[in-house]
Amino acid sequence: MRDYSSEFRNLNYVIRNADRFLLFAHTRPDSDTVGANIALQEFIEMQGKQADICCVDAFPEFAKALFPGSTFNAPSALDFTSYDAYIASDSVNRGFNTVRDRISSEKIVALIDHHPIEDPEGDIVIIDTGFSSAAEIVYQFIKSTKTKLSHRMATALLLGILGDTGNLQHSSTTPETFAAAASLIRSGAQLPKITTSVFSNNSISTLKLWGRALSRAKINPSNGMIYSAITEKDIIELGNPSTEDLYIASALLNNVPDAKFSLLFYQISPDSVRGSLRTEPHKGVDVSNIAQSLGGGGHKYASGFEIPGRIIETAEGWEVR
Ligand SMILES: [Mn+2]
Repeated sequence: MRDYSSEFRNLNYVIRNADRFLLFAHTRPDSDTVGANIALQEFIEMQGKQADICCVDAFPEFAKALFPGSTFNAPSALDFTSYDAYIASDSVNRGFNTVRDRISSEKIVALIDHHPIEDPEGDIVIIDTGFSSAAEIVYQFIKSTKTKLSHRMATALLLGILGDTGNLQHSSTTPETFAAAASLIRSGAQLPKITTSVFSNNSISTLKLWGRALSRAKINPSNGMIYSAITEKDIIELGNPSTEDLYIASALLNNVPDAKFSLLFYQISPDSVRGSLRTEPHKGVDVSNIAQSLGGGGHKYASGFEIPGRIIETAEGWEVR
């Protein structure tokens, strides 16, 4: 992972020198965008400044017990010109970029994300897929300022990390992620309360998606591949599930004891199919080789590809034609 001390210094400078901040959480807010934004908001408020959080959706039900009184502001309810600086955390493409045209180019924009973004436009850009979550980046930022974390900030950041790593189980979890989680618990993060709310964040449609993927799974005993498919019909019926939910479905398939790696196909458009591959270090498979041979990419334990065609159910399982 790159060294972000210069970006962190710049962000801290902006926070110390401006007065009003508008923070951005992404659409259909998850634990990570909630956690990263709540922690940043408190960090800014600690210095006597104002920070509002903007989100297309309301403050999510699952996080209300952890952060009583917290609210999100709808973009239509805000005067964007009244802010000095804007900070978007997590899935910048799904949140901030939808309101980007309302921001004057003279204002400072900071982008914090762990999803890849092509040509990000911002004055301070901290975008790195090596981090497990946006919350982990915000943790590193706050740590760099030597500020003592409040219990609420620690809870918010641990919520984000645990939410995006499936409680430190996904392949995105690094030794640094564990160190961050340990330090957050030491700072008073409320672990049992967090794990309860992370689980209760799964909507019925998410559970149904996982159910469909798991119930259709087939295993190929010759190579240890477990595979399943989510068709266009499923995607419509489940209300266009998030990519994260689809990734988690692939990771869940990979938990089956005999599986060496998992492959989940999903129909992303009428003539295009995405494949999501997952494995774990002890299984001795490099799924990035498979993804690359199909024109995709990724890393050893998590990769993906896109191929033209439609998912068809056959007597043997699933096929893309
Ligand atoms: Mn995230």
